[in-house]
Amino acid sequence: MVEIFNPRIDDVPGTLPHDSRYHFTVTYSASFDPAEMSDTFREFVRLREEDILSPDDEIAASFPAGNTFRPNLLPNRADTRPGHQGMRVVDRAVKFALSPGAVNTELGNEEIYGEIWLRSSGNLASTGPEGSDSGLARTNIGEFPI
Ligand SMILES: [Ca+2]
Ligand SMILES: [Ca+2]
Repeated sequence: MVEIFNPRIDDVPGTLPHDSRYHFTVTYSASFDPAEMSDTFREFVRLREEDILSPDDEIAASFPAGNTFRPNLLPNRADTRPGHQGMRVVDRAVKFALSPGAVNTELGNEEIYGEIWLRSSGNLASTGPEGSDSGLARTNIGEFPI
């Protein structure tokens, strides 16, 4: 069963010259069983903002971002972690470019993190993380001065 590891959100927010949007990149690695390599997977990635006193905000995520891919059609490598012999790893990155209004949810810094999950082609009855093939993975919380 596919496993997500090393989920990260970049901690450099940034606006680019002539582009007032904030750019975020969520990266992760996914380790697949050999039998899963030729299946088609849908990846789901959404950004959230951590709040102490209320439920964490969904950031511009009425529907999660992400793409559809077949692991064996992407660059992949052996999983060299102990206990993962035979599994293959694909490295993924999902980028967001969001307006200041979408990401500035409070005074002061924004504590933004990513949530990631994968569903195989035969498991798309729902788009939520519950019942997904990978389960829900969370990145670190980035501290963004927005
Ligand atoms: Ca917050
Ligand atoms: Ca703010």
